[in-house]
Amino acid sequence: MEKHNNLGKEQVVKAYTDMLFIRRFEEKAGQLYGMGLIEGFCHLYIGQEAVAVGMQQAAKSGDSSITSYRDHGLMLACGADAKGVMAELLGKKSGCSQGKGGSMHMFDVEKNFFGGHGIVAAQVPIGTGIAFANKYKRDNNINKNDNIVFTYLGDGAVNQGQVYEAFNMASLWKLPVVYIIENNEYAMGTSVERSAAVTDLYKRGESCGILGHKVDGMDFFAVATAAAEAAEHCRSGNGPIILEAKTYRYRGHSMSDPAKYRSKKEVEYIKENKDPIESLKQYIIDNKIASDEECNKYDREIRNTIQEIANFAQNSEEPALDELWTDVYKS
Ligand SMILES: Cc1ncc(C[n+]2csc(CCOP(=O)(O)OP(=O)(O)O)c2C)c(N)n1
Ligand SMILES: [Mg+2]
Repeated sequence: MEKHNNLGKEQVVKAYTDMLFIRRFEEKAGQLYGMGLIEGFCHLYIGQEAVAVGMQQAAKSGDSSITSYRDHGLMLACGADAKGVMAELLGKKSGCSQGKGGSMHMFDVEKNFFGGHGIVAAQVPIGTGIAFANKYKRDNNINKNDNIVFTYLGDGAVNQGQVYEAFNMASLWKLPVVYIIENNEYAMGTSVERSAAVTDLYKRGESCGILGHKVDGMDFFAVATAAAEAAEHCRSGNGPIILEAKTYRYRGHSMSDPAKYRSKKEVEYIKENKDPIESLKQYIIDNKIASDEECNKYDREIRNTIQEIANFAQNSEEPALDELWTDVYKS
């Protein structure tokens, strides 16, 4: 069988449609936000799709994922029910967090997706802790596993102190965790150049002896290859590893963003020359995996499905008032 960076044709088409699905889902979320149907914060993943979908190629059953508030894309890539994600955005009872988490606090126990975290970098020690649990269970014969944790953080988050406490413990105890630094060049309105003394973020684990690699996060195949190598490193008991995925967010940081910190020209340049979905589509056409027409058909089908998902979310009930008192910590 013909292989494309170790992936078969079906897997390549699946990656393409998964990325396109995330893009269309996020565009719809942006629209619904504009209509006032989504309230509060909402951070879109548009532009970064190749990172989550590429990394997921290396995931196997029992692996976990955890990320920041920019979580819809990864959650969909992890196979969460898209209706539950959209309904959560609209604050509905059928949402994956019963309408009480919203955009930043998605969760899916079945898919081992541990959120959705609004505090910048808070997910890093938690992801490290999940890796500790995996290793503890393995070492104590509670559950023989070689599971790993995909812990995502941003280029801004990587400047937080708790990241280095986690890095130190992860390396000391050889925990099976892949840290994926999604370097989308900005933390809100602050560029990496303005906030990082050393802009090669993959080197940030060096003082703890953690290996790091840089990968083109706009190139699905590059991410999938790096993900496979990183996963193998962790599953074989070598401890943590860092991948810095160079990527770009097309939309504002959240839905309110003055957009004064970068030029339209910069954004347009990336969209036209580096778009992860367009370049994978071109690869698919050039290698006769599918035709242009077939790719357009996938897009139409995805748009229809997304519309159905949006209808479902809009028509879902809101949580009852007494839900205010459930699942709330009480001493
Ligand atoms: C501890 C903490 N400090 C500040 C904030 C405000 N804040 C929210 S997002 C953000 C930028 C983070 O940027 P980055 O890590 O690059 O992630 P991205 O938004 O680009 O995905 C900041 C400063 C916060 N939520 N938590
Ligand atoms: Mg960033």
